[in-house]
Amino acid sequence: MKKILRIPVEEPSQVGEARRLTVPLCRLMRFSEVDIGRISLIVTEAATNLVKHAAAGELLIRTLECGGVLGLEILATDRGPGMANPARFLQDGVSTTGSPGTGLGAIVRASAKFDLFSSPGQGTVMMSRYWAGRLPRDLPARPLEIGAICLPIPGEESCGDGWAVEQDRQRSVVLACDGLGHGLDAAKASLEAERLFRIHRTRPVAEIVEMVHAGLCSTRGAAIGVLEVDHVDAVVRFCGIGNIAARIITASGERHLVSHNGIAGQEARKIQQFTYPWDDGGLVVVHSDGIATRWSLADYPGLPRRHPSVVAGVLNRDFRRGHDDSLVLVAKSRGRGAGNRG
Ligand SMILES: [Mn+2]
Repeated sequence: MKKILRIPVEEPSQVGEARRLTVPLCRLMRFSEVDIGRISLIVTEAATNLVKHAAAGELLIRTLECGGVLGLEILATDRGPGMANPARFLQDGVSTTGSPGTGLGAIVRASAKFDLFSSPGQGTVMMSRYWAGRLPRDLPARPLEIGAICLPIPGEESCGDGWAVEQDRQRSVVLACDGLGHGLDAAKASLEAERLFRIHRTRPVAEIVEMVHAGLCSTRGAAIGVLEVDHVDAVVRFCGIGNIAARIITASGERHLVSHNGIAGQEARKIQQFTYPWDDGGLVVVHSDGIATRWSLADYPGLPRRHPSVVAGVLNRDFRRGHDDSLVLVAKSRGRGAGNRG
């Protein structure tokens, strides 16, 4: 089950509203009352912080799954004044005295994972991850950590953009797709692309794209991109049909990956995979045309070091066009010794 809630929070009445909207999602996932209580606390504190800044504040709450355990990711984004020294807020937050006025301490204590990016004039993106249960000791290898925000056009329930990730020790493979138009039929094309991707995930990327292209003929079609990080050969391979943007960001700069025109399921004159060097410190960003392409991480010093969900949160906040479904997916290597968890 992959679900996401987008909740605007710009005035005090929306704090309670955010909590009321989150609880049914928790119940759907069969969380215990204890878990629901802790998640409500995170949502309430995060929403309260947004109201204080009251500039384009938004909560994005999405479902997580890891080794059979379900969880939620709570992202709070705003374009408020930001913090000159976020590390100091966090230190206050985790101290035993708490941090009156920010509520961050309470969120940190209730979270399995917490991260934050804030800069003066740009605003803040905060991430909290919560697991309703203990993650298993022996998780399968997942070399990349993933953050993804996939949202329907305002007013639509179903989302025509979609994504999927499959990983083992040798390779991580990512699918991003954008079903033509929006609404139910776009979502159907996207879900079918995800299904085909999972079936053919062990093939080379160009073959995966060919299989998805062939299989989508009964749908209205989609733009698709399949990206592989080969952890053995340290390369990225990418193959796309239509408008899925992909970039590799390393210390030496940003590199745009190439895809050919066409519509998967309808017309693809050329299906070709391209190979690029990869190093463990890198970041990949893949997005649909629901996100403008004019972004550069160079405008956000320090952001590439944050959790990929925080990076996705910043790009979604600042570059979502809002008149289309949107997907932005960010992937980066889990640091050595950072483990495989959550
Ligand atoms: Mn689109």
